[in-house]
Amino acid sequence: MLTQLEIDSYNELGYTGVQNVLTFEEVQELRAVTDNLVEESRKITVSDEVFDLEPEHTPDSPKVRRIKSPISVHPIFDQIIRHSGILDIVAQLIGPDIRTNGNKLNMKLSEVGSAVEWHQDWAFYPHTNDDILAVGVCLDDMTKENGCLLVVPESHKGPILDHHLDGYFAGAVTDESFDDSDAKKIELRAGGVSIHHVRALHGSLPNTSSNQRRLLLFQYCAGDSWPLSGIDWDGYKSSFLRGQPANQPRLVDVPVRMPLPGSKRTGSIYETQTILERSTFSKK
Ligand SMILES: O=C(O)CCC(=O)C(=O)O
Repeated sequence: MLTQLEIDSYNELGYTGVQNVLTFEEVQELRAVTDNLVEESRKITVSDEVFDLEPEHTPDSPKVRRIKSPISVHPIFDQIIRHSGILDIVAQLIGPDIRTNGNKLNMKLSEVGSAVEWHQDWAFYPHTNDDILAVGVCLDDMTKENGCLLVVPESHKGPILDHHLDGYFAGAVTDESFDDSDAKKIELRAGGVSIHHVRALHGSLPNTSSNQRRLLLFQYCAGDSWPLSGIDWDGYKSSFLRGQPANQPRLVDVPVRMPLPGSKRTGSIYETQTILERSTFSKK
């Protein structure tokens, strides 16, 4: 559980990091299952519905960039998205009724792991209110060297920056005036979790180290936060992890830019962001 100070800090800054949420044994099990999945990826040469591959991937030398929906692929991931240690923390930040609107495992392999360009998750999935956050479960120690998550403090209270290029959604900040000089690192040991608000500006640099950085990301929404597009009752109902669905979305005055017209490149955030003409990172 978070202390009141930690809750206040999250509300003020829009992010936090918590050590030792998962046990060593839980992390070991997640790693073993992930290793087996990477072995499976030897059977494919192009990204599919399960794997997003790094450009360097070959069957002899598998290089997975992301497992797209791990909870659909192995029950251990479904257990961890419902982990009471995680959900108890999430409930402190967005309330007792919790549903999920996505999950992914970003691999960030040693030497080749791709950057995730600066973006706000809210630009991808605006809702009726912004009691939404992402929890990143560290399968490895997450450090500056292996491409830890970076967040701009207090950006969750600001505007939604432009994420469009040539009129189409580009999945990354394209606002020329964006400056990342205030960004802060979230560094954690394996078993720790990062938490960032859905409107917080965040991204991560490529992994140039010899240590991989696998981050299992779970998106959690308050039960009364409804997406502004693409929802049906069965999908909404089945997304609940705690509490009961209710047909009364809570409407809050929040800034919104719809991710429309849609991206010219789909598949994953990495694919979408390949449309960019230059990196969104200032030299660090
Ligand atoms: O893996 C990371 O460092 C960032 C993940 C992220 O923001 C995303 O996949 O949307």
